[in-house]
Amino acid sequence: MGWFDKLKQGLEKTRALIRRSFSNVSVEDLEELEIALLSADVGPKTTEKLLEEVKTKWKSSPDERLSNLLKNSITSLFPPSFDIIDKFLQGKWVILVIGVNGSGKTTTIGKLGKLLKDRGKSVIFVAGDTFRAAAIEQLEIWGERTGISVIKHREGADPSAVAFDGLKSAKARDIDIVIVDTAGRLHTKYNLMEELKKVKRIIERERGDYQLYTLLVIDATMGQNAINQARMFNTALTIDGIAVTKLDGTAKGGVVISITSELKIPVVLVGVGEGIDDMQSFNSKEFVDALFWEMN
Ligand SMILES: Nc1nc2c(ncn2[C@@H]2O[C@H](COP(=O)(O)OP(=O)(O)O)[C@@H](O)[C@H]2O)c(=O)[nH]1
Ligand SMILES: [Mg+2]
Repeated sequence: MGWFDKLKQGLEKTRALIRRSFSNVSVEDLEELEIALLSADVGPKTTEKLLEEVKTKWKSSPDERLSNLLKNSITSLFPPSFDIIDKFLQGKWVILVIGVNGSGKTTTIGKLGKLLKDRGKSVIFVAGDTFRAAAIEQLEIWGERTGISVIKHREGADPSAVAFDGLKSAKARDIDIVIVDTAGRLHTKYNLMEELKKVKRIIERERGDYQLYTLLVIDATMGQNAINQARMFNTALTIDGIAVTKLDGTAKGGVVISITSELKIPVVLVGVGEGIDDMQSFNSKEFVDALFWEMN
């Protein structure tokens, strides 16, 4: 299956929610559409903004299809798209990957490593989630799958020391891209943020020619909770971009719209499955086309 088909399939439930509402609305009463957008986790603020816009446009051009009006309004929420992989092809990068446990960090690292390696870049992974031995092993499995080497310390080691070694090794071997995995256990929220800040400080200090990119991974199935998580991480660490995972099979695809319009942080990657080829750069036109596929 090609990428667009995967994305289309992933957004099927979100699309169905929105499509169903269209048969029960009029220009005077958009309540069913409002419910659909909220259920799809577009978020209250963005939903309100979209409804107002659609209503105004619909009044002035009553013959226009509602799906087209909504599609245009959603499209205009997104800033001009850029391809994050193209960005990573220019120069050298350290990509610091953060997010709560289970959001899909390690999987995203594996897929991203593959995308970059396929474009001719040399990549190493850094096992900065030292909290559990299994986390290091999981990254090593992705290392084997992609042919990318993993810099690791033992379980319980200081993640910033692993990051330090990762950079040292990358410089010595003239590696293009260093992708750093981290822990995400939230029950020690304060310590986690402090630990991640320290990792980031060490990278800033040691990075030399490498540019730093802080990538937050969020799980689409968390809906509005994901937005709160993103706010919290952004406050502590300043996020450059967001990877949204698990868009497959959820009706909460609207979370991508909510992140864009409320947080003003670009969504740069989307994951639609557990496989190595199930992630690509985010493209807003492609996303909106998939969301409104064959809609009347
Ligand atoms: N369906 C689906 N599962 C995913 C996706 N990304 C990650 N996962 C799964 O989510 C679970 C947690 O992922 P993991 O990378 O270990 O998360 P981490 O704790 O943040 O490192 C694993 O079972 C992954 O296979 C995705 O895009 N779609
Ligand atoms: Mg992990």
